[in-house]
Amino acid sequence: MKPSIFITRKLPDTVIEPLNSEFEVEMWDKEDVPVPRDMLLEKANGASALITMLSDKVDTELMEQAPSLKVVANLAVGYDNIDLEAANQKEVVICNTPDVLTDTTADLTFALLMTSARRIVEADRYIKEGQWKSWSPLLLAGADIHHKTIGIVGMGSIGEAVARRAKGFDMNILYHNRSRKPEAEEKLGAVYVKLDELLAQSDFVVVLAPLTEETEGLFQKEQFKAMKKSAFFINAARGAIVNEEALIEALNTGEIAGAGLDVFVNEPIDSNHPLLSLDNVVALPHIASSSTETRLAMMNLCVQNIIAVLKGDKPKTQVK
Ligand code: 8YV
Repeated sequence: MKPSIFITRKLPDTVIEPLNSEFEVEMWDKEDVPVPRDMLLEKANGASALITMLSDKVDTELMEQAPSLKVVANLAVGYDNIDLEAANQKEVVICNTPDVLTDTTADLTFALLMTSARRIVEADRYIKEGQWKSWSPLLLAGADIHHKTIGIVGMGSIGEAVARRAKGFDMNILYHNRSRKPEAEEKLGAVYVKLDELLAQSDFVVVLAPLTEETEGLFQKEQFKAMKKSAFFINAARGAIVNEEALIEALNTGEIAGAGLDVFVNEPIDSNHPLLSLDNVVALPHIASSSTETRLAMMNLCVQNIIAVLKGDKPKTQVK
């Protein structure tokens, strides 16, 4: 019997083609609806490998019901949906998709920064709604980006890629991270500072840290208060790094100027959520890595990782 693989979203046939000859592949047949939990548990039981999304919890319950599971390939660089300890105990290899998404995610993060600062969404709405009747000196005047200070919280490879873009805009670059990044300091002139200092000095606070015990709820009332009133808060990491109530208050009271958000505590966010009614918020549906090229590269990497593990080889990108 061929080892079986369960994929929790519909992926293109061309992506799964390399699996077909040696494995039994089953796929949840919907692209935009998560696989129900009970179906995931049922399919995991008997599967040798899974390709999962962030919305799939890979926890002890799942692993206990999946005695033949050898590898889980998560279609994301982040793996906060996976219990690594449980995986270690059950000797299940966990793979993610770093590197292939770095530049695409950085592009979108920087676009979010620019969109927020230059009021691009408001301006688009303004012109399409027929409000443009005359030229006026301060029409939709935004904030400058060049020569301003960007503060990057979480200087991993995506943070560094954002810093490279910021350098192209002649920005001053501050960063806060668990460890120092000598290369970013030497090549990009990035300056390591404590979080307090980063918040006080930055015109753009950009969060690109993973969601961990350390970063969960890192941004509270106090952190927004510490920011400049003219500053923008950009989050392309994880919603749960931020207390959304505190963010809403900061945006409503003018504690900060605006926010660009690709991620939310609950995804998909409810369209009636108060964050979405604010004019100084640009909101995106978690699409930072979503270019066709990159999403296909992420899917292909998941497939390669699974083939490697099931053949007894080392996968390209195993989570440490
Ligand atoms: C994923 C992400 O593509 O990689 C991550 O950690 O957040 C995105 O790039 C998305 O979450 C789909 O799982």
